Amino acid sequence: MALGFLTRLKSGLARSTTKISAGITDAFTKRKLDDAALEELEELLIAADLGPAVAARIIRSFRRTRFGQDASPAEIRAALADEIADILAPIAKPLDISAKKPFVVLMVGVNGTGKTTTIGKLAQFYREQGRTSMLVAGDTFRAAAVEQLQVWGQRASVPVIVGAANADPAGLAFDAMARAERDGADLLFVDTAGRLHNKGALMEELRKVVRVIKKRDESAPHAVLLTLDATTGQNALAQVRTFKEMVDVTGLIVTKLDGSARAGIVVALAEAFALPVHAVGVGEQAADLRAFDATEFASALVGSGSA
Ligand SMILES: Nc1nc2c(ncn2[C@@H]2O[C@H](COP(=O)(O)OP(=O)(O)OP(=O)(O)O)[C@@H](O)[C@H]2O)c(=O)[nH]1
Ligand SMILES: [Mg+2]
Repeated sequence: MALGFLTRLKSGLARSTTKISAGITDAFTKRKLDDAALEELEELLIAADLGPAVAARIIRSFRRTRFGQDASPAEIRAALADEIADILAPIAKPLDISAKKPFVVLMVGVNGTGKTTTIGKLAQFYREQGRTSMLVAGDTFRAAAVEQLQVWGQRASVPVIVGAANADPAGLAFDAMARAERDGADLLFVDTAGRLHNKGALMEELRKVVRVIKKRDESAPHAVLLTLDATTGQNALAQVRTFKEMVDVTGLIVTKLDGSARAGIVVALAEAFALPVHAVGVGEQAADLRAFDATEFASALVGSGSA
């Protein structure tokens, strides 16, 4: 599985990798790490979505340790991978579900970022670990959203709690909590709508869901996971800020890392928020949700040989 993930991640990140890797090759063939070279590297990192703060930090470190030295592109890539892995290591944390049973996960995020898909993948993952899940179709507004979650529920053989059309998602989540407790489910995943164009209404809806869940279990939701689509690049930063205003986001899932040319955003997110990245999405299938490994990701991102 580790090997499969790495292969998948590498091919998925190919477009991001090419950007950085080719840039380094162009800039650093037979060249000393002087001011001009460092400036070029800094621009390259910013263009690859790592953000100005991370770029400045890496350049400071390079200046301290390598200034004036001859460096081959391969050496630069390896050093860069080390720097990035150091930034990512503190946020690469699997979700710890030991706090409570049922462990209640509220899934939030902008439309199309992968909330429903990620819940399906997680349900499947935990099933393989011998854990039972229950899913709540909290996006009661869209029939297609409910059906999509039901398909994932069938695939993972887990029950999906569905309300009437336009039912109150908070009430539905409350009933689902009771059922999950009664049935002894290990996990309860609450899917939500991501209609950000009406930010006030969404905020009210999400806050109400949290309030009502707390009536059954003061410690719940035990995780509030925000899905971010890696292809949106810098906009992911704004999405984190927006959702943090609405609910107490506890962790991130970065989706669509397959085929995104903007995977560097994960590094910018680590620097800006220090929120754990519990898993990453590298495809549309159930098995395409993987643990986030800082070293592997960093190597794949810059195209450095060892991983
Ligand atoms: N390639 C790829 N596609 C993904 C990934 N995760 C989700 N998708 C696809 O992205 C699309 C949107 O995913 P959803 O799970 O429906 O997103 P959502 O956040 O629930 O969207 P709304 O319910 O509209 O708010 C679907 O076509 C998914 O198959 C991923 O990691 N990689
Ligand atoms: Mg959805």
